[in-house]
Amino acid sequence: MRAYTLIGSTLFATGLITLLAVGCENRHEANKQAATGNLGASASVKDLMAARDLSEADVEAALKTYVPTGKMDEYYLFASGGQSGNVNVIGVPSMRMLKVIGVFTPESWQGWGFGDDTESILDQGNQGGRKIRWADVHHPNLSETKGDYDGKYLFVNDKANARVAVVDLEDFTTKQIVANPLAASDHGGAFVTPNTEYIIETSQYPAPLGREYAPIEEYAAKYRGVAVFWKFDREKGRIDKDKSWAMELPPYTQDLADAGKLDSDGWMYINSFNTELAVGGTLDGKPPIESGASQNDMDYLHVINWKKAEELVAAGKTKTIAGMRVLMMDVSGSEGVLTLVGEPKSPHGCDVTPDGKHVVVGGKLDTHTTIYDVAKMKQLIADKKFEGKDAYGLPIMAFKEAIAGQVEIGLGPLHTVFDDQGNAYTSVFIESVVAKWSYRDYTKPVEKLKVHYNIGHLVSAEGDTVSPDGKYVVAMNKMSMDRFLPVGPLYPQNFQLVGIEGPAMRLLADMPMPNSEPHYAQMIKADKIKPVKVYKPGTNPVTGAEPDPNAVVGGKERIVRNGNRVEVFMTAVRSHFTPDRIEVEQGDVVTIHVSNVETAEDQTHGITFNMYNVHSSLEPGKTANITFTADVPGAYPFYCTEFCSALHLEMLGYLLVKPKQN
Ligand code: K7E
Ligand code: CUA
Repeated sequence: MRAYTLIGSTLFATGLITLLAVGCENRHEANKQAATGNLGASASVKDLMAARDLSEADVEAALKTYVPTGKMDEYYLFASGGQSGNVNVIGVPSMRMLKVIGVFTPESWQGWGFGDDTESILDQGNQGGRKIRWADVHHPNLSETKGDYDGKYLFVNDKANARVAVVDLEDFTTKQIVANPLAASDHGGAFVTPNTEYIIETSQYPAPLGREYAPIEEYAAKYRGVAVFWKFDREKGRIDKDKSWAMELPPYTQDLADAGKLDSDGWMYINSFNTELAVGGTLDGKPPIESGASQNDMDYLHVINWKKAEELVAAGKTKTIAGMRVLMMDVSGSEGVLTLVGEPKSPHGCDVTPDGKHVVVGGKLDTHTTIYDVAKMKQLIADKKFEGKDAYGLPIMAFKEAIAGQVEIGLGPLHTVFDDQGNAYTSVFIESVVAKWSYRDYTKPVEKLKVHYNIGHLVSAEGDTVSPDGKYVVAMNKMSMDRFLPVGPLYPQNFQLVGIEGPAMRLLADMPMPNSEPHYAQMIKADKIKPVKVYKPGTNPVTGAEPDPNAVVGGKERIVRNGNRVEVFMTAVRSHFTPDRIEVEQGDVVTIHVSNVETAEDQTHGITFNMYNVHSSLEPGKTANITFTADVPGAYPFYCTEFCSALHLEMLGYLLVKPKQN
C-alpha cells in the first residue's frame, strides 16, 4: 500500500502503521529500528492517539504538515507584519516562523535601526521632516517576471504613513523605503505589474494632494485620492523616484487594487468605498463616517489603463505636485485612462483571476462576489459606451454590461485567491469561512470550510501568478478565541493552513501569530528563492557596496583620530574584537567600522555599546558603520551579542570615555 493513497482516504490506525513502516524503509538503519521500536506495534499508535486525544483526521493533518528535523518546507510564506512594521517569513506546511525582516520599524536582533547604517534606510521613510518609526504593513508583493513570482524582491506598503519598501531576497533585508509625497495614507499597495515595471501604491483616506491643508467642508472639492506608479529599476534593485508618476483620483476612499495580467496586462483595478463622501462630525450630531459611507448600493471600481497613462505622462500631460508628475482627472477621464463602474456594496477585495480575464470583487455588505469581465470593459471603453459621468467628469460603465456574473457566497466576502483548477477561494469575514467556488462555472455549488475566526485575507500557493499551484491556502484569521493558551486580553491572530488538494478542503494546522495583525501574505515555491549564505568579505548590505570603503581586513585594524572625530576600524572573529580597547574624550563623535571577517556559514557576531542604544548584527562577511557621540563619561563594556563560540562571553572590549578637562 502506498503512502499517498492512505493520506487521501480515511486513515485507520492500522493504515497509519503501514504508512509509518513505509516511511521507515527510507531511513537510516538506526532510525528505522528506533521508529519500529517506538511505533511499530499498532497498539502503541492507538495508545498514543488515545492518550493525546487525537482523531484520525488529526493524525492525517499532522502527517501532512510535519517536517522532520533536517527536512525543509515546500513554500515560503511572506506575511505582512501589520502593526509590527515588519515582515514575517514562515515555512509551509510546517507553519514555523523562519524570520522577521526589519522593514519600517527597528528590529532589535538584527540591529535594524539601532545606530548603524540601517538608520539611513529608516530615515528614507521619514515624512514631513519627522522620524517615522511606526508602520502598519498590509500587502507584501513578490516581484514578478511574465506574471510569475521570480523570487528576487518583496515590496510592502505602510498604510499609516503612505510608504513603500523594497526587500531584497538575496539577503532578506530591506534596501529602500520611499515616502509617498502626495498621500496621507495608502492601502492599494504594494502591487506589482506582471514584469515589475511598476510597484503600485494607491491612497486610502483622501486628503489634499501633497499633504496640504483644506477644511473638511471642502472635502469634495479639495480632497483627493491618488495612485502612485513607482518605477522599479531592476538593474539597481531600487525604485527610481524620478521615473515614477501618479494619477489623481476622486475622493472615494480607494481600497484594494490589483494589476491586470495576460489579457488584462496594462490595466489595473482599484476598489473604493465611501463614494457618498461622508466626513463624519459625530460631535455636531452628524452620522459617523461608518454609516454615512454605507448609504449607496453601489460604489465604484476604478478601471485604469496604465500603459496609456504612461504614454500621457511621457507626453508631458501632467501637473507637478510635491515634486511628482501627476496625471489629473480631467485628462485621464477624457482619454479613457480612468473609467468607473459600479460595484456593490462597500467592496473590499479586488483580485484579478490567473488568466487575467476577470476581476473578482467582494462586497463587505453584500453576499456576493462580483466577477467583472475584462474583455467587456475594454470594449465599453473603446466604444465610449457609458451610462453617465460622475461629479468629477469620469465616465461610468453600466454595471450589467461590465460583469460576467455574480456568485452568492455568504455574509461579508472580502478577498479571493485562486488555485490551478479554476477554483476561487473567498474569505468570508462575518461567517468565518473559506468559500470555494468556480470562477469558470458559476453554477457549481459553493463549498465552505469553517475557520477560527473572522478571516481577513487568505493566500494560496503561488496564488497571484498566472499559474497558481493549488495545494495550500492559508486563512489569516483576525480572532482566535479558544484556540490557544490565554495570554491576556491581546490575543494572537490565527493563521490556519488549509489543504485544498483533495475534493474537500481540510483544515491542517493552526499557527498563532504573536507579533502583529498581518493583513496579506504571498506564498512562493521554496526553490525559487536563493539567498546568499555568507556575504562577500566587507559587504555593506545597506549601501550594497562590496566591499564597503571602510571595510577592515585582519591586520589592518586601527584607531584614527581627527579632532573630536574618532574612527575605529575593527574586525570581529571568533572570539575577539580588534581593537578591544577604545579610549576617547567626552564629546567625541565615534564611528565604529566593524567587519565580521568570518567566512563560515552562520558565524554571526553582534556588537553593542553599553548605554549608547546601538546594536548591530554582524553576519559573516558583513561590514557595519556605527556612529554615536560619546557624551557621557564612563567605562563602557562592548560585547558580542550572539553566542558564537565557546568563548563568546569573552568576546568583549572596553570603551573608555574620559571626562572632559576644563
Ligand atoms: Cu486587512 Cu488587504 Cu489591508 Cu483586507 S486588508 S483584511
Ligand atoms: Cu562573537 Cu559572540
